[in-house]
Amino acid sequence: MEIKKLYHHHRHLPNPITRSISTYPLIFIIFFLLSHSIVAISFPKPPPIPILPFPTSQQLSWQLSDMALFLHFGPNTFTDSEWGSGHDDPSVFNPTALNATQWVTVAKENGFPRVILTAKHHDGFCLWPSDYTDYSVKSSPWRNGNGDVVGELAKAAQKAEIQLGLYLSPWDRHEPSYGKTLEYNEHYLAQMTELLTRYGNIKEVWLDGAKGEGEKYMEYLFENWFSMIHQLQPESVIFSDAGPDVRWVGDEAGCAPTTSWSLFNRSNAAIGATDPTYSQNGDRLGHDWVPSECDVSIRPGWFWHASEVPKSAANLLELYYNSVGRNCLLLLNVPPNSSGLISEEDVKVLGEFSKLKNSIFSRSLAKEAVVSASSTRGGHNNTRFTASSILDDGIFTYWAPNINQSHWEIYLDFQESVSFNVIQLQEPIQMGQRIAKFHVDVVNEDGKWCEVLSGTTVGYRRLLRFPGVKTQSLRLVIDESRSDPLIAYLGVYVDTVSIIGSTMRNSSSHSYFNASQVLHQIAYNHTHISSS
Ligand code: FUL
Repeated sequence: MEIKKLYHHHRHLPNPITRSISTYPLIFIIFFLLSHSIVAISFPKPPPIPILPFPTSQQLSWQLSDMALFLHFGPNTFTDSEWGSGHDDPSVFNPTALNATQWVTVAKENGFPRVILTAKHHDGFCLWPSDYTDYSVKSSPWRNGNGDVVGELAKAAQKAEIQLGLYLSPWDRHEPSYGKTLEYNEHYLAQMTELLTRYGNIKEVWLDGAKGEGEKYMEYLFENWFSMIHQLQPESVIFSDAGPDVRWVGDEAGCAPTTSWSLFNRSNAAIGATDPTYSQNGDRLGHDWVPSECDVSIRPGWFWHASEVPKSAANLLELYYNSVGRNCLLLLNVPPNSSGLISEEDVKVLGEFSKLKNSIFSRSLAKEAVVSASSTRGGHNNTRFTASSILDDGIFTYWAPNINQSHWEIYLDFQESVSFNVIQLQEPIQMGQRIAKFHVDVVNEDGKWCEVLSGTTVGYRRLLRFPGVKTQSLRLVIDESRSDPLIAYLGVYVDTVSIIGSTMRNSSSHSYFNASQVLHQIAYNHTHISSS
C-alpha cells in the first residue's frame, strides 16, 4: 500500500524524461513560429526612404504657412514714387497715424501668418535707427526722430504671434560706399546684424536682386551674407533669385507655372541674373531643395499711391490658385499708406478674399468617401499607409503604395452623386517631391471612366479647376513619379466665383451648384470697382 501510494505520488512529480518530451517541442515551435514570423508579433512597416533633396525644417515651416503679407513702406510712400533716388529729404517720412498693430491684425485676420517689411528699399532709407547711417527714421520728424518702424512691427507681431521677415535691399542709392566692394559689404553686413540681433526671431530675410541699369558695378559677397544670416537667425529662410532657401518665382505677377518643382540647381542661378523660365519651373533633376515664392502687389505699384486701387477679391482668389495652388507661397504686398495704416479699401478686399477662400476650402465634399487603392505599403490591412489617410487634413499622414508596382491608383466612392469643380492634392513633401504626371477620371452618366483633368507636378499643394462634374466615383491615377508616389491629401470643392468668365459660368445646366449667392455678389461688385 505504502509502495503504491509512493508510486502514485511520483507519477505527478516532473520527471526529467517526461519534461523533455512535453516542453522542448513547445519551445521549439515558438522559436520556429517567431523566426518564420507566423506568430502575430509583427512590427509596423517603416515609412519609405525620403528622396533627396527634401526640405529643411525651416523650409518646411515656411511652406506650411502658405501666404505672407509684404509691406512696402518708406519715403516712396510720401513722394508717390517706386524707386526713390536716395536723395529725398528724410523729412518727407512723417506718417501721422502709424500703427503696426493694425498691420499685423490685418495679416492675422485674413490668414497670413507672416509679414515682411522693407526695412531698407533701394533708396537706402532705414526704417530703424541704424548706427551706420543718418539716412533713417532718426533724421525724420516722425516721433521726433525717436521712432523705429521695425521695432514697433516686431513688438506687434510678437504679441499677435505673427512671424516677421525683413527686406534689406542690396542695391543702395544713398550709401556713399556703394560700389566699393569691401566697404559696402562691411556696411551691409553691419546693418544686417543690427536687424538680426535687435528684433527677436526673424523668420525670413528677403534679398532683392533689382538694380537700375547703368548703376555702379559692385560685387556682393553672398556666401558670407548667407552664412552670417543663418548664424544669427537659424530659424530663418533666405529668399533671393537663387535661394539658398527660397527662390523667386521669376515674375512679379503672383503666377507660378503649372509645372512647379521645388527641386532646383542653385549653381544654375545667380542673383540679379537668372533665367526666369528656369526659376519658374524649377528642375526635376535639381540637387537642391529651393521652393518658389510668388511676390505680387494688391495694387499696381509696390508702394502706396493715392491714385491706385486694390485688386478685387476674385482677382486675389485667382492669384491664390496660381501660386499656393501651384506648390508656391503667395507673398501679397499690401502697402501701408502715408498715414501709416493699411487703407480701408485694401482691408475690405482682403476680408472678402479670405471669406471667399474659406467658403470654398473649409470643407471637402470627399470627407465621407470610401477610399481604396491599387496597393498599400505593407499590405491592404496596413493602417499607417492606408488610402483613406488622404481624407485627413495636412501632409503628415499619407497613402503609400506597395513597392515595385506598375500602376498607382486611388479610388474614391462618394456613396452618392457629388458635384464639384475643384480638386486639391498634396504630397507629403517632407519625403521629397515625387509626382511628375497624373490624371483624374470620374465615372460619367454612362457608367464609364472619363478623364476630367491631367497635370504634371503636385508638391505641397496643387489646386485644379475644371468644368464641374457630377459623379459618384473618382480615381486619381499617377502616371509618372520620381519614386513611389505618396499622397497626403485629396479634397473636392465647389467654386462659384472662378467660374465667372469661364465656360461654366454660361452653363445653366450646372444647376447643382448651390453655393451662396453672396459670393457671386462679392465677385460682381469687385469686377465693377476694381481697375485690375
Ligand atoms: C523689385 C523691386 O525693385 C521693387 O521695388 C519691389 O521691391 C519688388 C518686390 O522687387 O525687384
